[in-house]
Amino acid sequence: AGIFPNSRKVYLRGSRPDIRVPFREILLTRDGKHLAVTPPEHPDDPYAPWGDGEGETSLLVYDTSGPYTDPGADIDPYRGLKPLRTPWVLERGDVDWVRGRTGRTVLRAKGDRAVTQLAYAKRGIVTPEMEFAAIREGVDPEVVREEIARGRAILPANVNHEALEPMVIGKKFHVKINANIGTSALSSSVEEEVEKMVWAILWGADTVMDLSTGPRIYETREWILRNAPVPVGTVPVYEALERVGGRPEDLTWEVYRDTLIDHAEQGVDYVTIHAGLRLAYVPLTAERVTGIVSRGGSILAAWMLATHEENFLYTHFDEILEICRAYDCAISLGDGLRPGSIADANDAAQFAELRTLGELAARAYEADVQVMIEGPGHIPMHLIRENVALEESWCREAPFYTLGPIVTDVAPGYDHITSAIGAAMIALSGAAMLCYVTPKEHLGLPNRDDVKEGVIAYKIAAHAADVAKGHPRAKRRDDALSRARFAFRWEDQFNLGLDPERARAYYDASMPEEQLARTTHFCSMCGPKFCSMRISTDLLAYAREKGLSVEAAREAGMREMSERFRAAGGDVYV
Ligand code: IRN
Ligand code: FE2
Repeated sequence: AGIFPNSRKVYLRGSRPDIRVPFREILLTRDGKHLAVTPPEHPDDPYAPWGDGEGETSLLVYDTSGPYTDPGADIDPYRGLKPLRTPWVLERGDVDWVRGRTGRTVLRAKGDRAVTQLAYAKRGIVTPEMEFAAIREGVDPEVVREEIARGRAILPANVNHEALEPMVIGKKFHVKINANIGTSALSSSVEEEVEKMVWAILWGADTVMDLSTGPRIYETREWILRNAPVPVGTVPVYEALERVGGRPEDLTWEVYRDTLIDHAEQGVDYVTIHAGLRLAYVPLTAERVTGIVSRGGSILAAWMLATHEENFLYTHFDEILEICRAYDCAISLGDGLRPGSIADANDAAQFAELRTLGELAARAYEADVQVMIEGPGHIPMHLIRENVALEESWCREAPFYTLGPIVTDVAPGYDHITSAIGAAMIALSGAAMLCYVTPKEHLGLPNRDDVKEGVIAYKIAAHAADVAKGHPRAKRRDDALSRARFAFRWEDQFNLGLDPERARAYYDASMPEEQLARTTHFCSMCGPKFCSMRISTDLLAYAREKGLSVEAAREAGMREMSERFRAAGGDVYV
């Protein structure tokens, strides 16, 4: 894909040859030329602390795009990606190939063994998956193990997801973003959804959730899973509802259980389960401005109202745990009562559910099932911090995975922005993963362009939080870009950015034809005479030339400038 010019794929090797960890290397220029570069099989120690990058010829960045960006990649979506990870699963000797519920051959735990990354982490074992994720993060693998062991991070990795490139979600690591894709009864096809998944990870989505409803759900998910190098999440209750003809009152535990098993056997890495929405909390939503806005939450509330029984996901939670631990399918405890407007933010219903999510998270942790907590939604800025504080104290710091939050309701059509503001804030407070919101939120199913807008908006939020939280590798990229900007290395400035194509197009569009060489020391925003970057460059050069300190140069320069200015009749750059 030509969306990242002057970039190439490199792999850092771990402790064994089959741990090859992908990065994107952005090649920089000097005097318009590319300098010597490191060989593609990077020899560097993957854990060596990277410097501040000054004077370097290239920059390595985290890469979510999978084999799609390998040189000469030739991927047949009908065959799927290579099952590179399966040997790691098999060599642990605790899974068997079995005939699954739908007749396919799948991997499942032997007996009642817990084959989860959490179970290994608790036993002090660093798996190849943990090492892989650690190299991506630039931390010691022991840190990844430790964070997983204490339940503060998860590594979603279903034993049946053969082509997974492992990653870790937790507040000590890079803030992650999820992109939702999926068909609905009204639009989209299977092929389109695979394309959307690839598109989302090219731009930087760390996980994707397949939220398909309507026909061909199983098939759509199969294609996505076989072609996804990132963890895939689902919300099984959507499909369970399809299986009972779309009537919530006809849902049963058995239908749900079978659906969950099908997802786990297929290789789904994490499932949203709205088990914290208890019967007693439904009346708490009666006075809300926007009631229940979670899709899954509203399905379960409808079932509870029809049957007057407790949520079957709550009453059968132990069986859910048993299923999930046999495949290492992580649980994302759904926030069925998240506010759908800032008017409903932080209300009794939302926090009653959050308390129950804490109780369920503790049970999952005890059962060796990896768990994270879903969060809001729509929250004004001054109420964001409280959400993280309560989640951390009630849910033992299980990773917080939030949807935005949207901080104001006045901008339909721009909710990628209203929510990226909240996402950045909540990530800085400690949220570990941000579920993107596209410009189509509340209005329609996102298309390709909307997916890109959503992913970029969330990359900005996540990266800004990484910088503010002090992630050393995060700031490096900002500094490299700033140096390129100050030195008028336009190509480097474009290429170091999240969206080189747009940056280049904007620059080119506003530059006079003859300046298109991109060597100018100004852009059309201020023009040649008022460019502050150029003026400061001149100032620094002046100082060097005269052997002055910058302060003194400024003084001297000012005097000289004003003389030149007067002499030139007002034009500094004649
Ligand atoms: C994330 C945090 N809170 C909700 N989400 C995501 O919203 C959830 O993971 C899923 O992708 C999407 C829709 O969930 P509901 O509406 O079924 O709760
Ligand atoms: Fe909303």
